[in-house]
Amino acid sequence: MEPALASQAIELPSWAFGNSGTRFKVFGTPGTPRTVQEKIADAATVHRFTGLAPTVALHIPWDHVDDYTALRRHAEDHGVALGTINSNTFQDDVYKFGSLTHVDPAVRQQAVDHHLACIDVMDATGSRDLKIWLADGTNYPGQGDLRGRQDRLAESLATIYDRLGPEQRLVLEYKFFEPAFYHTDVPDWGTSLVQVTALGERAMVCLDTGHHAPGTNIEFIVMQLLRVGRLGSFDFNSRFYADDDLIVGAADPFQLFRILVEVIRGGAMDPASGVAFMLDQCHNVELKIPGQIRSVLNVQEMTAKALLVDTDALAEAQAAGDVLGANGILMDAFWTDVRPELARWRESRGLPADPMRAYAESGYQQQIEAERVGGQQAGWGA
Ligand code: PSV
Ligand code: MN
Ligand code: MN
Repeated sequence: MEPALASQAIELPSWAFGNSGTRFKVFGTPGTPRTVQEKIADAATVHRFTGLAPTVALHIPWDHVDDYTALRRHAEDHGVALGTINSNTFQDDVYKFGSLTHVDPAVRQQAVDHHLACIDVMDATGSRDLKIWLADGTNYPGQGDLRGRQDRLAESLATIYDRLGPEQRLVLEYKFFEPAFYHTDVPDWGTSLVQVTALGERAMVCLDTGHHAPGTNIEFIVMQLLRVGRLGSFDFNSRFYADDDLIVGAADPFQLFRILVEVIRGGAMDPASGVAFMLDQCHNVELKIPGQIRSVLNVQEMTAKALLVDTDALAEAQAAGDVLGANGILMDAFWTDVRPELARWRESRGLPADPMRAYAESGYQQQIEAERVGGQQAGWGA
């Protein structure tokens, strides 16, 4: 197998292990973690069975603890590290009309202070990235001054950025709608790019694959952000309709393949590129640990296929204007079944050939179902 696969690392979101649902119902899953420590133990289990998930992202305050240095040690004891810190300015009444964009300076200050507290957390956890997703927006034309909100956002972000340490980064996530339905203050990669470019070199864009209008060519955005050196991270998931947060590669494996082709083309498989590959998913009706195992395996499988593209032959076909030849070269890679070889490769590295099966047979699920009673919600409504 390609050596590039050996260094592949996919960050798991702590909230994937909590109970989650829609606005209609949150179903409880037996064995759900009751504490952030148990979420980390479950994430470490995914890593143990796949070798693919060495870090866990935290969400503050959902994962609040008094001692983050102790939490860091807890993660390390389980064989993983703490990763991206996600801020949260979307659940408090005070943010009803916005957070970093709010017209009232006191509310803006509260939102900025939350981010500064998140950076304190990062100092203790050793995290590199502060990820900001804002629910800020309006529901009706005229409700807010679009330009004023954008100006205030720039000012708030600059204050947060200034507090970052020299090794830390700010990643700004965009999303085209929801919870606001008329306008969103960071709706697209262009807005995110404009905002982060104004901040400095350690500010980047986060691309969540579920945050685009249907039909958007996401791999084009990946290419462009890599081209200008501003792709900070991915939030991987898949969607049929809106921000579904389903298992990555489940809805459209071919799209995931095309994205990974551009990741490779843009040099982002190299860990030195600094691009973080994260999952941002919820498992509403399926078991959470196997859901995460399946997710990282899907990314690995599509990466292995994307690495099979014969790039020399492709460049030749493209230069010759051989439309069908070029398309055929890409599709040959996509249709190649890499699963048997990946299974052998895993075994050669001391990992189970079939991590889904190995987990099912391990007894871990039965053990947590017996031990844990009264598991947590992922955050929403908690
Ligand atoms: C809300 O849309 C969201 O799913 C964003 O994608 C964030 O990354 C995530 O929540 C966690 O805050
Ligand atoms: Mn996201
Ligand atoms: Mn989302």
